[in-house]
Amino acid sequence: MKTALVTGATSGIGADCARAFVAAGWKVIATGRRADRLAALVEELGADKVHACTFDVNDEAARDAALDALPADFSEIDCLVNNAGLALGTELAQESNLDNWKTMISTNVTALVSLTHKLLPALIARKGMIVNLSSVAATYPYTGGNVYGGTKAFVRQFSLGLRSDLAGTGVRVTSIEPGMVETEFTVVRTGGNQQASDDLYKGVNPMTGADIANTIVWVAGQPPHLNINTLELMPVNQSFAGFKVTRE
Ligand code: NDP
Ligand code: 8X3
Repeated sequence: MKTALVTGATSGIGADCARAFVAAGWKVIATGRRADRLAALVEELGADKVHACTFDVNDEAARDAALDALPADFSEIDCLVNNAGLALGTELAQESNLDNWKTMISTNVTALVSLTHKLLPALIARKGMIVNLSSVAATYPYTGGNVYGGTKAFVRQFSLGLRSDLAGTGVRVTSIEPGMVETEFTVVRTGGNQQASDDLYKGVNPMTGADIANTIVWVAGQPPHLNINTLELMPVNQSFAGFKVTRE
């Protein structure tokens, strides 16, 4: 039985990844800061299928303590799903909060890179795979997306760079690039404004965490000779905006 480590499994896409991997016959190491959510996931899916690791991805010492103490049944990781991440704020760059920018860069970029670096030797030894959560925001800039989009562009390009460096190792790497998925993402982005989140997704028929999770499990289930480099997904009701033109 293969094992996936899913960061950010307390909510949204990550929690649904845990469910979808287990349904597909995998074991899951589920991580996040909210221990109660992880405990509920273990209760739901079974302690033989899910092992909870509670840590902030920005706290390398806590992360290493948790991962270095994995029980034998969960100690061999075949798939790393770098999902933990967030957007904070929708303000214009010139009105943004610098601490929010630093938190997005630290969580979405630095912590992702650090965990990947830690697990690369083991993933190479097992010819495993890495699935990174980028976003359509990596490719299509939008007003107020400034640093969030920048972090996701990093994730996409880092994924492609990893592919290049890992050639010949058998390790597969995929950048998943979703558009609108209704999760806690917008509640977090707006500092807890559930109404803003409801308004954003109203009538859009957005993608669900399960849509993305099922796609990730499908990617992971491809034969070992096949690598999906990038995968962009949107709800049918989301597409492309035109260029913004200002007039003097
Ligand atoms: P949610 O807010 O529902 O889930 C985010 C997850 O990330 C939570 O489990 C949260 O866990 C975890 N997380 C955030 N910060 C930290 C941290 N410092 N340490 C540990 N875990 C952390 O959002 P989504 O499920 O939508 O987002 C998952 C990923 O998908 C993100 O990378 C996001 O950028 C990306 N994405 C989302 C899209 C969307 O429209 N929703 C579209 C494209 C990409 P906890 O708070 O318990 O620590
Ligand atoms: C977030 C995707 O389309 O909500 O990563 O900006 S979108």
